[in-house]
Amino acid sequence: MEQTLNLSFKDDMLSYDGFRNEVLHDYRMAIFSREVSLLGRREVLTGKAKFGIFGDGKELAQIAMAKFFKPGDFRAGYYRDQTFMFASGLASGDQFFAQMYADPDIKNDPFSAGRQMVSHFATRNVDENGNWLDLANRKNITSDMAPTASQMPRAVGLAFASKCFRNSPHLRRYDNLSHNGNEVCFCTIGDASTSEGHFLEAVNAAGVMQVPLAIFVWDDGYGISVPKSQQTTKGSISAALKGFQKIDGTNGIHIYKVKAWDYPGMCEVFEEGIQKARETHTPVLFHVEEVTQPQGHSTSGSHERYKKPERLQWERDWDCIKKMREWILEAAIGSEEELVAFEQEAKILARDCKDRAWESYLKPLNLQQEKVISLIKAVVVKDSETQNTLDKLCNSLQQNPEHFRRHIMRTMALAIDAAPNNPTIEPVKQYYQYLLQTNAKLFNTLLYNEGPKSIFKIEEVKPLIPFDAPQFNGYEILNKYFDVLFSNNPLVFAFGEDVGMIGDVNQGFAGLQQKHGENRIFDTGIRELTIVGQAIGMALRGLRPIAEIQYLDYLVYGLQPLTDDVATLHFRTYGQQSCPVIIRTRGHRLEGIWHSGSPMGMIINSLRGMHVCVPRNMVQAVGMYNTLLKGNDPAIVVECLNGYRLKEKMPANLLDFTVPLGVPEIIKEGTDISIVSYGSTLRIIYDAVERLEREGVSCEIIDVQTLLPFDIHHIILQSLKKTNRIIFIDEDVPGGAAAYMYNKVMEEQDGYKWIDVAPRTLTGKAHRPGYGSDGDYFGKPNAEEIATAIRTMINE
Ligand SMILES: Cc1ncc(C[n+]2csc(CCOP(=O)(O)OP(=O)(O)O)c2C)c(N)n1
Repeated sequence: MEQTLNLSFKDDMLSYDGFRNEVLHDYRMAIFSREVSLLGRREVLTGKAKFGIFGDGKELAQIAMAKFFKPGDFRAGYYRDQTFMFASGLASGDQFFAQMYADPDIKNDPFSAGRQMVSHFATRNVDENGNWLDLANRKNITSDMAPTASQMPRAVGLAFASKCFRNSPHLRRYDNLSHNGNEVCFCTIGDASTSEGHFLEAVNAAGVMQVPLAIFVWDDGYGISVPKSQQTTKGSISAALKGFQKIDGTNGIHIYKVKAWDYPGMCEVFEEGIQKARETHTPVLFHVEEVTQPQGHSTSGSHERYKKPERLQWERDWDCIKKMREWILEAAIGSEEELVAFEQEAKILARDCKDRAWESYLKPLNLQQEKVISLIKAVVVKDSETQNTLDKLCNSLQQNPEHFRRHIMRTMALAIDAAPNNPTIEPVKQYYQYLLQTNAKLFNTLLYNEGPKSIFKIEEVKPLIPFDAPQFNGYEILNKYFDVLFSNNPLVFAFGEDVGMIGDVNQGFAGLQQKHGENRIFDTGIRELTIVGQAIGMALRGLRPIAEIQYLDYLVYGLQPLTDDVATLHFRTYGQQSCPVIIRTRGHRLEGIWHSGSPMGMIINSLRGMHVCVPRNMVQAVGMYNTLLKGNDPAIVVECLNGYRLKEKMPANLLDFTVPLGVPEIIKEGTDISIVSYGSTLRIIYDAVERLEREGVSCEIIDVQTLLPFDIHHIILQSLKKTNRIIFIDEDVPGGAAAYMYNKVMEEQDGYKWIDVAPRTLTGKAHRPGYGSDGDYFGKPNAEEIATAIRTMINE
């Protein structure tokens, strides 16, 4: 029993002994998990861990749920599910405590390498090289998040992927990813979090699409302190959802109610519901009522502040473990002596897990600490004041009351400050540098793929554009591309509002649903949040979704899962999960407050962890799609609304050419000023530049092509060295993406060393543009403004 309960039972459930063994095993699991919760809280109160949130009160429900969680299934849950994880054999007590201590060693906290709070679980979906694992034969946990209900959009996608696999004969050969779509997504959520729009949108989407989603609502009556009467219509999520209930001849969801203390009842109902979901792809919701929370919400406060004494007494009386114990004794499944022995055993087991985890956490710290102390002690100083400072630093580190690496780093830094020029401090300086690098690997890596699936490892293939290549409208280039893409890559799917039947509002997919099938190119409801969630779930399961957000302005509706889930995923799982979604959208330069958007600053600031592509035309867009599809990183591609009807030459190698990300292109050479921009604005810039050139001003125009990554080879700096003048232009608000580009070139590339006149940004106004061509002209940078700004710079 090195890590957690590891009992072999289940050998014979049909016999009485088999049944008895299973019940007693489950009781032992429940009390072990409870002990972990109790000890966990103490670890916070004694200062060894910073925060704790536990699954006490939900033990039986989760043990029952785990019985039906099969290899191939997925869980999208939240921070209450430790017992489910223990019962599924996917987490141990040691690992649980390691995460509590924020142990950055992936071997100790295999869920997040200390990057996530306790109870935020995950299992790998890709190997070290980014290849998809045999997910169909493993139990899969998608990485948990703290924002309430944030698991819902992804849960829809995970379940939807089963539908893709079941309905797509061309995917049969991917038997490492699915067995005929038999996989169910187990989704857990607290009752109060069902108040979030995410929950309701997800239930509706699942009910419409008929996907194998099993939602378990842990109803303990509160969202921290706010009771469900203020959270949920009728104070009951199952009552509120009545209209979603599936009846003969309709779509919808099956709804069950169970009690959290009724172990046999839950086993029976969960089995029936999960089987339906698995076989018929009908979503199910289990409203698990009368859940208790013995230790309150988290270690941040005590529930005595908001629960009345009668409620607290009720929670003690109806504690699920107490009820199971009574039932075992009443039904003579086990004796009092047996149960007492189990209870003692659970205490010891949990304590051992905690102790081992703490020891493992401390091990590298102790070694570093000893080394630092010996290095500082070896410093030879002549004055007693410095000696005194160094001695004090050693003493303080000896105690390291915080048990953090930062104390070790700070001690060394202060020692170096005390004797900066002393030659004997050199080893301290060296070790400081060494630990800086070591810690950077632990704490600052893997925002993106760093292995073979990194987009930086993808070879550039230039487009082959024959001299006499025919010209097409931009949308026709995309349309031809998507056609060959869907003929060649069986894993690609495309969907969104109006993407299926009419082939998107700009005809990129026109005629392609008819050719490649409704399973691959399809319409969705107007629900950007779960469109993104659909893509996330599919991508986590090895598919390559291209999810469309109809206009860039509506990305805000789908931004939460992109910023919280997708963008953080690779980092928060220490590279163990990849989610290569492609969000396709179109924007910039239309008209009106909600059709003209170019909120690129918002996007680049919220989507670090994704790539942000801003192609100036559709050939460039195709090259970017090709690059992205070869890697494993997620991305957003913002196509230019005014580019669909521009004439472009069709490359002969549509499916093969790639546009490297992070590499700007100089689209017009010049010697007097560097003009840095992207997307639609480039066409306005051309207009201004034509006039300036007639006046004898030689302009160099640089298309950055991608905002994330940004100019990795410092091509813009090379231009600036030549022109010594630079202006950054875009349609975002002042201080948005143009300011970001400015900062990158001035600070990161040391561009300030090469300027003759003050560098500038020229952006849209702070307000969104009013409607109509004049709203656009006066709200966004126009050619006249650009020409004037450049003339001023030239004359300075
Ligand atoms: C979007 C968001 N809002 C607020 C919070 C703060 N918060 C954390 S848990 C919680 C209550 C959740 O209650 P419930 O869904 O019933 O789950 P429980 O914790 O009771 O299991 C709140 C408000 C959060 N994490 N995320």
